[in-house]
Formats: sequence, C-alpha cells, structure tokens
Amino acid sequence: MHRIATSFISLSLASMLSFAAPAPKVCVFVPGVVSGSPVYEQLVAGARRAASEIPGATLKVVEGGFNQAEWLGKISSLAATGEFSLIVSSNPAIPELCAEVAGSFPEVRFFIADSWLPGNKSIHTVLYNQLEQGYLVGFMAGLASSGRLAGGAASHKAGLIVAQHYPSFDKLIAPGFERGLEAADPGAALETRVLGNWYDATKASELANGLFDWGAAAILPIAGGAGQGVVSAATSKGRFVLWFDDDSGYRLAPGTVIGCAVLRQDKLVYERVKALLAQGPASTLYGSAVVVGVRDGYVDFASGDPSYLGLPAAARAAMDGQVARLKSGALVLPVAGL
Ligand code: RBF
Repeated sequence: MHRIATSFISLSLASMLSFAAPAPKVCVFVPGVVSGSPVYEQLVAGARRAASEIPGATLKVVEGGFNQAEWLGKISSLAATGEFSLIVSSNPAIPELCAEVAGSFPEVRFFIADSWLPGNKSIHTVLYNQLEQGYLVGFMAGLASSGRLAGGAASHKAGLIVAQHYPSFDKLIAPGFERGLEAADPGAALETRVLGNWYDATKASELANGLFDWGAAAILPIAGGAGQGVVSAATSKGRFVLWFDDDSGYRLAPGTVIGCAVLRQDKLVYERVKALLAQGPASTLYGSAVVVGVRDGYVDFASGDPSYLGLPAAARAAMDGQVARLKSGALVLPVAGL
C-alpha cells in the first residue's frame, strides 16, 4: 500500500512537472532572405530538425529582409509578443541587436550562430573559424592563379567580392583567403571589390568582369544570392570561382566552381538548439561564446564532387594536403573571437 502511494505521488509529481514546463516555442529570425543563401538555408533546416525532435515544440521562421535598419525593431517585436522562449538567428551583426532586446525582455533566450558575443546571460553564440575556411579556398585560388589547373594560364592574381565590410570578413575570411593564396602562389596579388548589398547578381557580375579583365584567375564571392552573378561572369570568360558555406557551387557551374569551403551550419544549429531546448532557459550555454573549426568538424573542404574530382591530380593532391594539415593540427590558424 505504502509503495503504491509513493509511486502514485511520484507519478503525479512527474505529470505536474511536465505541465509546469510549457512546450518550447522557437522563432528563427533570418537576417535577409532564406533563398539563395546557403548559410540561412542551413540555419532553418537545423532549427527545424531540432524542434521536430522535442515533443510539443513549435517553430516559426521569420525573414527579416535586406533592410538592416529594420532588424532591431523586428527582433524586438518578436520578443514583445511573449510567444517565443528561444529566438535563433545567424550572422555577426545579430548579437549586438539581441543584447539590446534582451535588456527589455529578460525571459527570452537567444542562440546566434556565425557570431561572437561572450558574457550575456541571455545569449549563446558560436563562431566558425573562418580563417581556416578562407584559407582553404584561398589555397585553391592560388592553384588557379599559378596556372596549375587545366585551361588556366598563370596570372598570379585573384579576387574577392564582398557584399559589405563586416568583422568576420575583414578579420577572418579575407586574411585567411590571402594566406591560402600566398601559400599556393607566393607573391600573387589580391584585389577586393565591395558590392553594397546581398542580392544584386547583375552588379556582382559587373564587378567580377572588372576583376577578370584585370587578370584575376579566380574569385571568391561572399555575397549571398548575388554570388551567382560572379559564377555567370566566370563561366562566360572561362575563369574560376571559389564557393563558400555549402557545396552547391559545384552544381551551379561544373568546371567553373573549382572549390567549396563548407560550414556544417545545419549540424551545428541542430545540436545547439536541441541542447538549449532540452536544458531550458537556465542552460549554462547562455552567456558563453564558442569557436569551432576544421578539427571540430564544422568547417571543411568539399572534395567528393565530380567537379572537383575532374581537376588535375597534382592540384588535388596539393589541396587535399592542406585539408589534411588542418585536420591533423600540423597547420593551426587560431581564432579567439571577433
Ligand atoms: N550571408 C549570406 O549568404 N546571405 C546574406 O544575406 C547575408 N547577410 C549578412 C548581413 C550582415 C549584416 C552580415 C554581417 C553578414 C551577412 N552574411 C550573409 C554573411 C554571413 O554571416 C557569412 O559571413 C557568410 O555567409 C560567409 O560564411
């Protein structure tokens, strides 16, 4: 009798507790639009998968659009609805905005991938080692600019096209690219052009044509959907493109896109959102900022695609050697934050 009573009490306690913790409601705030930006496609996919594995959890995706001046107001309105326990987003400009919103809505928690902000008890951030990611495609650009790819003469020139200046581009992606380029083609010249937005493929094409006319053998666009304009310019000029964030570049233009440095953003977002939902608002992950890279499995070079496998064996061996050096720790490109 006593045992039955105890188990009855613990059962009802358990059901009371499960009622006490409401099913989590997650909002994914996309700072831009999803379509055309692999980094945001992965953000949504990862968060959806995590929410689908937490019983009762719901998820809403909100596109913030390209007007960055509106983002703070939009995030603030989402928090003000009182509907969401966790707001998930991605890019280095977002933590600052969320910190401001968190001041007014202390019950809301934030997870922001691809960014860095330590010390805010409402916010968890994870930054990718984009010195490594930039290095990988920079090295590939150097193989092109030194004439080691079929059909490519040595010009010792390469280009970067970026939508706008921002900290992880200026401090990690560009310096990483430059270092990789220098390793494969010592003394090669690098020119950077700034587009001014994340969507204008026509203007990106014009900037790319300018860089190709200057002599760039290969260009890396960091420009979201506008990057496709760089691919079309390269295709008509018979030059090369490097791709960032996922391996879709290989399929966009086989033979033109010669290397993709990928982020496992879908995996990262899935893991972190799942952990944060399971641990709840008191999770000790809040307040922390973490850096992940090649050795953790979140930054990589996609080397299995037929487009890449069709490149000269000697060039691939040189490239694969760099990936192996980063994986083994023989080459270390440390990032401590932004
Ligand atoms: N990357 C995209 O692919 N698409 C975008 O629309 C986009 N918008 C951004 C807006 C801001 C204000 C900042 C700081 C970055 C943005 N990024 C965007 C870049 C993204 O965070 C990341 O650096 C790149 O995808 C390279 O990994």
